[in-house]
Amino acid sequence: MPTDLLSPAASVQPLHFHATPKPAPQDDAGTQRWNVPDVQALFDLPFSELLYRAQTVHREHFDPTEVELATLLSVKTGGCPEDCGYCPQSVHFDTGLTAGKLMGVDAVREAAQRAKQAGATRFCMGAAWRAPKDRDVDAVAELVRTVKEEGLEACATLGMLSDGHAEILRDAGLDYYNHNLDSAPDFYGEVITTRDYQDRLDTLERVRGAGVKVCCGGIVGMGESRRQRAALVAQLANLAPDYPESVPINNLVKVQGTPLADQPDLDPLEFVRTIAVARITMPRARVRLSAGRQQMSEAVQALCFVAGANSIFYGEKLLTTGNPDVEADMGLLKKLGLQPRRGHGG
Ligand code: SAM
Ligand code: DTB
Ligand code: SF4
Repeated sequence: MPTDLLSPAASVQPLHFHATPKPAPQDDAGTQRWNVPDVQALFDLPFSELLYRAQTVHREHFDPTEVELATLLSVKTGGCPEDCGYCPQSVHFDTGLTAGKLMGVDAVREAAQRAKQAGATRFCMGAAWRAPKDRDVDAVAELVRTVKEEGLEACATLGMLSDGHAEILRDAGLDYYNHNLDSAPDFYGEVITTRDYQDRLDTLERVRGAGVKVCCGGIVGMGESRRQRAALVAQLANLAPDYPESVPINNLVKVQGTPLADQPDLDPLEFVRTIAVARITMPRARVRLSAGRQQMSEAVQALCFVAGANSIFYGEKLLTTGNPDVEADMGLLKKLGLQPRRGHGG
């Protein structure tokens, strides 16, 4: 049941124990609409009030002790023609990365087996393409089949899709397609010039149209303002016909050689606030505490779980940069009394 905890209009009022439930405003498509000032008002709440609200919403939809473990694999690394200012894989920046070819089925099967053995339930394959060609999509479809045979949920992030691509991936068993909006529309041009916001929205529409679940989030800590963080969350929460099933919130990983290498750190509590606001505005989504955990203290990660994060990238590597090792993560979950989400018997 929606309560006024979920209502954009009521979002800035102090919460009282006797708060009366009332339905959240909906548009014609049945989706909640969030305007930027209302989302920013959530960011502006006293920290404990914001976390209380986020945790309350979280408990209405999820077991608060459960965290999904998703393992990433870069199946095609580097040499990307795009100029995303955060990304070590762009050909525009010298980050010392060696570009590779698309991985084969055997290597992907081995990585999927290792991930499953270590406790992951979701396996996400990333490729440094601007947009895959038809033959790339066919080859990745084969990799998706391989991952599914190992009993894992399959996710892929391959760049912009053309007509028909999402259907091929769906038919191979793809569960989620990851394509991030990355930032607010009015900050996007500061970071990326080689494709625009609408290109990203078009790909998301193709994914939805094929019936593949949407994984879409962004990066914070790129020099954007709080209002721009609120505008990113509003974009995600307002995606039609519904907000994404899965929302990765990345903290910028600063890579030498990229234009954002010397970006000042975002205040960690502002990162926690971003997670909380994503949880409140997208109550049923898996909110993933994504890139940047290696640089984050355990205490900040713990706050992110309290704020409603219920998924992490698991395994010692993200795509090209580091991630906490498996033992450290298992230790953290145990310390916090959190359990990995269990698979579906596959
Ligand atoms: N090339 C495809 C694309 O851009 O859609 C897929 C791979 S791309 C590496 C996937 C996502 O990784 C990006 O949209 C961005 O959100 C995230 N990412 C890349 N570099 C990052 C960094 N240095 N720090 C945080 N997130 C990053
Ligand atoms: C997402 O939002 N974050 C992941 C995944 N989707 C593909 C990627 C993070 C990449 C961090 C930099 C790197 O390791 O290259
Ligand atoms: Fe290429 Fe994706 Fe990196 Fe942008 S984020 S440079 S599209 S690999």
